[in-house]
Amino acid sequence: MTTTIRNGTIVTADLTYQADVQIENGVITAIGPGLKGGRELDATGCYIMPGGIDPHTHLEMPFMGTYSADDFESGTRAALSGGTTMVVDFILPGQGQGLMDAAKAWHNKSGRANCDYSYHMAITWWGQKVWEDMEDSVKAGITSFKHFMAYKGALMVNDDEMFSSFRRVGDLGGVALVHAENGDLVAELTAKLLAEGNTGPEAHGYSRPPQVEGEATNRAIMIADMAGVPLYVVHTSCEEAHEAIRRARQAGKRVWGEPLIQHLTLDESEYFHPDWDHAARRVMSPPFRSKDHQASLWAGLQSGSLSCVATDHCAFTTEQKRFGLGNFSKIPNGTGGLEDRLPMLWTHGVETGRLTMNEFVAVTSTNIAKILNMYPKKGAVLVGADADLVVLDPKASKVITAAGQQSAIDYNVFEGKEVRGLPRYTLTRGQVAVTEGKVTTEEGHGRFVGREARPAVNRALSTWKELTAPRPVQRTGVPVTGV
Ligand code: DUC
Ligand code: ZN
Ligand code: ZN
Ligand code: ZN
Repeated sequence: MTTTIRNGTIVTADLTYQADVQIENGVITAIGPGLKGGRELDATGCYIMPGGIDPHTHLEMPFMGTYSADDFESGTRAALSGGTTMVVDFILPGQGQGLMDAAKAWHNKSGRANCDYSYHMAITWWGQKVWEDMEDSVKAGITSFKHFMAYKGALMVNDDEMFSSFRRVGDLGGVALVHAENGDLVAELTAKLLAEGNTGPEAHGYSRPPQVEGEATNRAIMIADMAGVPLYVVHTSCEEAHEAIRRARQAGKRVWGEPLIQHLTLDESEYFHPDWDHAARRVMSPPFRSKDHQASLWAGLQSGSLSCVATDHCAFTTEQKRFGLGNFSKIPNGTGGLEDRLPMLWTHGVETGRLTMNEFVAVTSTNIAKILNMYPKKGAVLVGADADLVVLDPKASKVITAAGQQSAIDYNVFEGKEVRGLPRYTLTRGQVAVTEGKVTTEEGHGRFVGREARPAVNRALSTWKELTAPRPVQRTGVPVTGV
């Protein structure tokens, strides 16, 4: 089956040029002028880009006493509808559960995916079994490991556990990820706020101020440096965390930061809305911040100190959010955005002049494909790459509404926002899944994308210091452990 995309302008992370794209059996087989044949798609006036990759989703995830409402079917349908052709979801092992057991559970859920997907493995507890399973995880193509520094008493790992895990990830050639918030302080602040009668959703923001994120981000960076592992900081929401990442990168450390489209475009005033439901629907962690923090995140994307825009898509219905009526700490944390990430970033990033089109492609697709070692199979418009493409129409516009969305929830945090940059077509491995707003996805079409470890990359971390530092003296009978 041949498909040809004609008359468009190809936009990659590096280049903008006019050419047609030919696809056979799900892969790009030719790029050049005057291509013809098979099913022809007209891209006149449009940009042909690598489909979006959302590096951070939680589909059908057990969390805070419930399950996130979008599963792999509705979640990936929403993704494709908005031009995203791949998601990286988090496997969340239960306490005491083996990593590969949990991976099996995720494989069972993801069989329904409409587009390709990969996984990060969360380290939710620590022990010999986890240490052993990490190697099997890497062999199975799951080479990135997430650590929660918050959610005390549930998902949180302590510093000693994180240090052990980071060293293991480094030895295995993987990437460490952190949810960076100081969980001890969040627990303290939450208890204090509740004791003082602050039970509404606006207290959520006060329980997780920028300092708890900045502190944890700094700590994770230092621990990663000692462990010799590259570090990817998810949902960077504030200047305090961004500043730590900037400083680390300047010092030669391999550290990346990931702002969310929600933090870039929505602010803390949402929590003071008179309607409880409105505010609770926007409760996520880290919380929305002030406009100053937003400016910092945009500056980071522009300058390259922040690398990827994600959603942390973790959608809960209004009914689920109401578990927290009378106690903000029981509101399931999470917001949606999978379907809206590209048009929102196009409208608020490219149209405002903050990002070039090439930078848009880099932060929505190519950078994460490189970081997670799946480039150029993903994140590229090149002969031999998967034909995961979005044909983006810069003039097509819509007003975002819950009624018009694919997601299974009953509201949208971007409700009423007008956006441009909609897919004329979205292709997942050559299959046309979206045509001018009409979604014709195929349940089960998505495939797992395994990734290779990359041990050599880890050596880059702070080695310039190691090369000049005095080495510990090895004395007979005295073991030198060092880090
Ligand atoms: N934050 C959220 O808001 N939801 C899921 C997990 C997380 O870290
Ligand atoms: Zn998180
Ligand atoms: Zn998350
Ligand atoms: Zn198929």
